[in-house]
Amino acid sequence: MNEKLGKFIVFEGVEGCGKTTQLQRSQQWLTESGWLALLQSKGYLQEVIATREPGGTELGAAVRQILLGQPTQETIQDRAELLLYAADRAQHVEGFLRPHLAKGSLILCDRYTDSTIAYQGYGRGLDLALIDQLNQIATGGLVSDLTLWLDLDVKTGLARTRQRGTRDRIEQADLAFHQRVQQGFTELAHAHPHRITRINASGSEAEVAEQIQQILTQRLEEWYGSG
Ligand code: T5A
Repeated sequence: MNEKLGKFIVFEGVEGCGKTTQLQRSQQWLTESGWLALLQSKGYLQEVIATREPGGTELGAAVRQILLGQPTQETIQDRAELLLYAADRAQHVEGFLRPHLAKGSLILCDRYTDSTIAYQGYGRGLDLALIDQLNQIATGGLVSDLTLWLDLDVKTGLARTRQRGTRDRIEQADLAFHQRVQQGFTELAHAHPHRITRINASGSEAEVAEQIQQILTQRLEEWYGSG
């Protein structure tokens, strides 16, 4: 499907890597730097919007509550978890991402398909070919134009989330699980060097933001020209 006018940028990484912080900073920077106004004036873009998985739609918010809200007595089985993330994504792609891309939005999305490969594939050990198939079903082939992988040592990220207080069901998984997730992101970045750009996420918020702004500037120039 080639009806896409907008662009789709995804932020990925292990727990506490700073995605959410950097996504918000990027949205603000795109507006304050004048990029958005320039691209609007040329008719390339309508808006910059932020969304996330799981939870970018009303149905997704309910799925997020099941996956990451208060744990119940019953353990969520690995394949049930996989299917819940896929259901969230299918709803998000058809109900939110495609309509916004069709009208010319620049979408900043907190997590997407690579999270499923890293967490359910590498982390939980589910079959990677099965996950690829499921991602294909859920997305109908919609891939990101750019994925920013915020690469941070797992222990540092988990320490940041601990400082915040409550930890969800996945954040509570053992260290080995999160290290396998990190391995997943590392291998994905090697396999897709153009789509996935590595960001060194170990610096201050401002240092990480600076790297991301450089990459965004390069990509916007590549996509739309330098103005
Ligand atoms: N999941 C998701 C799957 O298993 N499969 C899937 O298919 C998908 C889509 C999603 C959970 O679901 C899993 C992965 C996740 O476990 P989430 O809300 O995205 O849940 O959870 P997290 O990724 O854990 O999000 P967090 O908000 O916890 O972490 P972020 O977004 O990486 O980090 P952020 O920006 O919130 O920052 C964390 C803390 O660190 C501080 C911040 O102030 C904050 O307190 N911080 C920094 N501190 C020092 N230096 C910096 N540079 C800092 N940047 C941020």
